[in-house]
Amino acid sequence: MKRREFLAAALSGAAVLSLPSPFAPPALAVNGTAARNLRVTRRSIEVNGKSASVFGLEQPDGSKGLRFKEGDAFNVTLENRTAEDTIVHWHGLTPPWQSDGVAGAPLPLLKVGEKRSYNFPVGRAGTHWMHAHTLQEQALMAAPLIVAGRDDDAPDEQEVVILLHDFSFKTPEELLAGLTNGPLSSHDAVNMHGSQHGAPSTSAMDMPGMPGMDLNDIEYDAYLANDRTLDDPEVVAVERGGRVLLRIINGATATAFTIDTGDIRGELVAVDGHDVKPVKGTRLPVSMGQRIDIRLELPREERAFPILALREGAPERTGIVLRPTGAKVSKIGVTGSKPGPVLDLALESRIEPLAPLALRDADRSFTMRLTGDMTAYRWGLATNEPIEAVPGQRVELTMINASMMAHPMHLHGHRFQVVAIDGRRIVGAVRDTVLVPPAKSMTIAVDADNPGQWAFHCHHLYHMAAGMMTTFGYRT
Ligand SMILES: [Cu+2]
Repeated sequence: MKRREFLAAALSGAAVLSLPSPFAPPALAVNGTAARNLRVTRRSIEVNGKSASVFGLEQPDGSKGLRFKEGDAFNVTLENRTAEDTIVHWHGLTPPWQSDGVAGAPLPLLKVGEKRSYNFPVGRAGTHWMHAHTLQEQALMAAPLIVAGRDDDAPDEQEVVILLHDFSFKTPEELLAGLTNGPLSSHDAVNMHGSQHGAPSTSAMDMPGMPGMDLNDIEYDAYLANDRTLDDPEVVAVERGGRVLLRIINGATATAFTIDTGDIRGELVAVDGHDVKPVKGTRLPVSMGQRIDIRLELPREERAFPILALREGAPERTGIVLRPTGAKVSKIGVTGSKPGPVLDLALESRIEPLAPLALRDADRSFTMRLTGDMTAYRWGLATNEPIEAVPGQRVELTMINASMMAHPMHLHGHRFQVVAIDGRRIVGAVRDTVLVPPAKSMTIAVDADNPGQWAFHCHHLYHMAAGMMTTFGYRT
């Protein structure tokens, strides 16, 4: 019996629920991968010339997040070294349910000073990440979680990981309160157009083809790439004419970006850690929770290559700079001259996965309406019946966005495939997070292969906090 089959058998059915709590690591020797310590910490960074206290997810040597090789075990002890209870979700991995990081599903928050151990197969190679499944995500409790493939780490290709974030000097609680019950501005339009009360609107009302769509709920103080703004960006030394693999993670809580590779045409080679037939482009969208891998062949020129992330529907931007030896790095403003593109499904409808799910008919089909009331700041997911499957079933789920904002929908513990857009069947991307724009319908197929009561939610932190979350459950 293969390792994976053994683990699946051991964890099928009610066995998951009968594990003792607090959780003891499963007595399954996954393999010999050495145990690693990961600490939730408090740290200081400088943003806009001011010091900010944020969270960190760091190994004892200070490296951020975790990096594995395909075939490794996720053999990790997580320690909460902060003064607050918390919980961390391994976004993109498909662990057994008790190792997922959502409070009460099934384990409670990790208390101050507490340690929790994990040991399961890390799974397929891909660009993943980890983040708090609480409002603490806003305070930068997020880090890369990379699973390198057997062919990665080629000597002729340099890996560059970029973690994007939106940053505010306000606490997440203050930001949420500002959205749900802050003082109302004089005109309804402020609410209808989705800007935070009192902040300038970034509605797409004035953009052609996007009537009444809402883009950004919050005006942030900064947009970060690897904790830094373009005032003082990370400058990565690269080889002139070299090959670079960008692993880009949108860890922002409420901001979608378009990656701008300037005049170098990149090749999109993976989405959410799943390989795709390469798509060439210089502007590639990435919504909250999603990841994109872009392969670049740098020209043999002695100049710097900025890799920018353009805020959706607004001129703010962030990014890093790739710098061959000797190249001069010029200053790039934190605000561009034009708003970043509004994310749509043009790319999504073209993506072809290298490893699609097996072709088969759905055993169960569900319909879910994504609803929103901007004025009350209430968000919801309404299904015709509870989403439930029996292990081994193929489930299809059609999400219909009846609200005025786009929602990046994330299913825990599984990968899924986009199989229809507005009812038109496609062999679309394999992912864990898919953007559902307003008035669009997206159908995903999921194989029910990982029993549990899994979180299924919008990856806009404040939409989730305001109700946009449900469960993908299993019946035994
Ligand atoms: Cu949402």
